[in-house]
Amino acid sequence: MIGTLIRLRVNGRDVAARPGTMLLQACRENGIDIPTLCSDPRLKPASSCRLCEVEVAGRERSPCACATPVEEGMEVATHTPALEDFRRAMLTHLAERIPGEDPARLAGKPFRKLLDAYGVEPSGTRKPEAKQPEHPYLDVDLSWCVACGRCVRICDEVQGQNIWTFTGRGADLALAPGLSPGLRESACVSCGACADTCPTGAIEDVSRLAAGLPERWVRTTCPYCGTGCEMEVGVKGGRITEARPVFASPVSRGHLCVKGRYGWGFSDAPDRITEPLIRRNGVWEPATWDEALAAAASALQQARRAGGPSAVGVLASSRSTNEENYLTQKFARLALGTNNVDCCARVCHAPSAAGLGQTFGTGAATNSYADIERAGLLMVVGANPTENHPIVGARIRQRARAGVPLIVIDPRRTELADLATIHLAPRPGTNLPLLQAMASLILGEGLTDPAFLAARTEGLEAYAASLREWTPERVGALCGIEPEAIRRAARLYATTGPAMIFHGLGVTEQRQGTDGVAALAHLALLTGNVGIPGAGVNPLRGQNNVQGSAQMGCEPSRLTGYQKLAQSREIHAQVWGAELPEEPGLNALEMIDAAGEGRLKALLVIGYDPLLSHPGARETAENLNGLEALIVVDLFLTETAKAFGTVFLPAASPFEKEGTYMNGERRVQRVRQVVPPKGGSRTDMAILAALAERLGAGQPFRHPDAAAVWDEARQVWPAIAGISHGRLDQEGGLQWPCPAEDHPGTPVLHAGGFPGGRAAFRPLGWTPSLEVTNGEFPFLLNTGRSLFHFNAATMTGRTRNRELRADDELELHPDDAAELGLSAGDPVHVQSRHGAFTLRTRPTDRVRRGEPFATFHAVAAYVNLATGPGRDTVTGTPEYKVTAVNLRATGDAKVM
Ligand SMILES: Nc1nc2c(c(=O)[nH]1)N[C@H]1C(S)=C(S)[C@@H](COP(=O)(O)OP(=O)(O)OC[C@H]3O[C@@H](n4cnc5c(=O)[nH]c(N)nc54)[C@H](O)[C@@H]3O)O[C@H]1N2
Ligand SMILES: Nc1nc2c(c(=O)[nH]1)N[C@H]1C(S)=C(S)[C@@H](COP(=O)(O)OP(=O)(O)OC[C@H]3O[C@@H](n4cnc5c(=O)[nH]c(N)nc54)[C@H](O)[C@@H]3O)O[C@H]1N2
Ligand code: SF4
Ligand code: SF4
Ligand SMILES: [Mo]
Repeated sequence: MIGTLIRLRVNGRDVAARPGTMLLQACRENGIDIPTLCSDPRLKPASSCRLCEVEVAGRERSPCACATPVEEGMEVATHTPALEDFRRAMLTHLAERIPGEDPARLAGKPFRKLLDAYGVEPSGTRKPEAKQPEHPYLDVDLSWCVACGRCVRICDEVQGQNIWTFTGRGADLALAPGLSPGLRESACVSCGACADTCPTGAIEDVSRLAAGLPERWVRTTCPYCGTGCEMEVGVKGGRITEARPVFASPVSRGHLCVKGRYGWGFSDAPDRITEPLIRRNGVWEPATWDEALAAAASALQQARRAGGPSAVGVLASSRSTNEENYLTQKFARLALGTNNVDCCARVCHAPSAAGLGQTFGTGAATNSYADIERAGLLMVVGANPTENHPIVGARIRQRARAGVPLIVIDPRRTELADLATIHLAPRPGTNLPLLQAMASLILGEGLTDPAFLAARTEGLEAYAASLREWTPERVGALCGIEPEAIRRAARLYATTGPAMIFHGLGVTEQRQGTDGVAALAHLALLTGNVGIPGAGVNPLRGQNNVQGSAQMGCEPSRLTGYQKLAQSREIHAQVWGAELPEEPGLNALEMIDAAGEGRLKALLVIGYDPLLSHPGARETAENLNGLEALIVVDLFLTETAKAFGTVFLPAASPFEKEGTYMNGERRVQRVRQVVPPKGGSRTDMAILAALAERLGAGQPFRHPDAAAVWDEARQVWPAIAGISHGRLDQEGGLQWPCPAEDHPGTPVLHAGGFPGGRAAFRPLGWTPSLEVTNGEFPFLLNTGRSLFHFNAATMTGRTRNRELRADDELELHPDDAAELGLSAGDPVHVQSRHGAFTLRTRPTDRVRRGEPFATFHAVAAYVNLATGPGRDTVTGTPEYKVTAVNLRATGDAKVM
């Protein structure tokens, strides 16, 4: 809502401003630039540098424009001789502190521009003691510090880490007390926000100091997680030299995490494969594109001749663009004639799509990240956003710090759990009873929203009846939680609206993943927390484009738009001008099972490393070994490629192509080519088109560019019909449903109604995990991620992130560690019923006794050797979060 504009006069000119804006911003928007040093639009005004002082008629003192709200009829002078003299004097004083040597450090910085504008030169000298210890990404030399305080404030107000502080009389910047001497050893998360805001380069990117200012910038979307932060990527001499956050991004709002900000180095890694390879007599040999494509096509044809179209399959990449995923499933269906196509949503959030789909009618996040600031309560279930979706995590942390109630449900005491009003720590695998008990209490105590239930839901009676058995006492014993804590959490969630749920893999990667998600959706329905801002159920989707991959149709029983095969086959056939295969396909895990049984003979794997990331690696290996051909399209020789690849087709990196990604809040955003494909690599789009030509099915894949592919997808999926590349370029990202070019997109789903009319409650039975502890396997192993590495670490492992956290570790309760004779860094052998691995020990009371946690990133650890065959009963998603194991000290030397 924009109220009436406020009119004021600035320098004798009439100016209009929105109510509530500060003078500094109002002037800027009207083309009047007031000098400032301590102001940053991401931060609350501090009025500490005083450079933005202006004269206001009728006021005795000159106020700072950054902290003075506009008023009707105000008369302002911004550049009087007195003000300008004052500014020059202030800048001269500051310039005396800044070294005159090494002018490159100041080049392009806001402070340099101010000095130039006022004709002042730095005249200080460098203080050797001001140079801080080395950090892989941040170079800190406080000789250049002008004590503007922006680093202190951004680390507090945006990232929430509070690393910096002023000492003495406010002029000396230092690490906050209690933090160890170096930035690297402190709690700093290397988000780079302090370097980004620093106006003098006192805190600066190592890469900027090495390469200098970029020659050009390209705006694109981060290639790592489903948060979907936008970034400006700097290029110099044809290479990427840095990445900076985009202020105007609705998702990241001028912030990035360490992966987006500094994790781009993989695309120039020395071991990136940029020419095709064919394996001959067990050895990878270089090949031309002609030879490699011919080999790949003939292998696919041979497999089809031998076993029919169901003998071939495709694993799509949720790291690739929407356009490439649209082409991937079209390729499987038209060029290969099979519905055997799936993506890593299978091992990730397929249960979210299923559970939300069953209940609400649409299987995607109901609300937007912007609702974090609108919610009256936040509930985070089985997700660790400060590490895995750090921009979302930082925003949740800021709300909790501001007093918004936060409930965290996680067996581990995550960073957010430290800030939570209530932290419930269920035994891994017991979400369902816990959520059922909460629902039962809400119904029993009359804390529901009866009007919402009557008008917008069905099936309540049977559901309510099914809940009676779930008393807090019974559930408390099952989950290892005090019954009273369950009561408090249920009451708090139901009575503090609007209440917004975020959930992660702690809910989905379970034998009862889909039902766990449905249980959350039921809680939201009971309390009327659907269809309104600041509420809903919101899966924190994993890879940059996993939402897009599934929505584009990389699913064995769904087509583009996640529409069921049977329902949308006709429209697809019409647009494609060809018939689609009838038989539903196999999912990602079933394809690999089928390979072991000889039913699947050839597999095309695009940007996905199943040998490392699927559960039960030994069995995965045995099964993949049954394939006659395995064609890998990737940037690197993945574990899958190394062990079983027969043809390797080198893919262009996410910075080397055009297209779009879809983030976890249904927002479609542009991906832009920053640099050309490296060496002989080609985009996934070009590779699929060339392969289709070789298979004699080239015509449906001859699109001039990514925009043309997207336009075709718009024809088969009405919810994106209004989103074009052109619109995205002009307006920024748009959230589907967006059915028409003049539609603004949909930040909140189900505001007007559910796709099926009413939302559907259903009784949810209890299917406990098959992973049972006993004397032989007394521990329940939980697995997941850490901040600095991403999944198979194929990309982050090739950046200096590995210096920030080198290895996977086993988090183990100190008492368990002591009992096993393990100290920090000792190798511990982890044995399950399915396999074993060895990691070093990290004793921590963030996990409970009996419930160790391992990160699964590195090949060295191979955590998935031990995970088991349990799968979600609806979607087949693996039960990565629960494995019964035995632990023992190996007695080997420390592996530090
Ligand atoms: N830094 C980083 N970021 C990433 C990734 C990465 O590898 N590194 N990967 C991306 C991908 S693909 C994904 S899918 C997302 C995943 O993001 P998250 O869903 O946050 O991932 P995890 O760390 O696997 O698991 C989340 C939490 O589930 C908890 N949990 C385990 N069992 C249970 C249970 O029974 N009940 C409950 N309530 N909680 C349980 C774990 O303790 C853990 O804290 O992250 C994405 N972002
Ligand atoms: N124990 C355990 N195992 C797990 C999980 C867990 O929590 N615990 N989580 C599971 C989850 S949620 C997921 S999503 C999986 C992730 O498992 P994977 O999908 O295997 O992991 P990524 O590291 O994301 O691998 C993606 C590959 O894509 C390549 N790539 C990147 N961009 C592009 C591109 O544009 N084009 C092409 N062609 N290739 C590209 C990268 O080089 C990399 O090799 O792991 C699963 N495994
Ligand atoms: S990099 Fe981020 S976390 Fe570290 S000190 Fe700077 S702002 Fe704080
Ligand atoms: S939060 Fe995710 S999308 Fe944003 S910068 Fe970090 S990895 Fe990239
Ligand atoms: Mo994922």
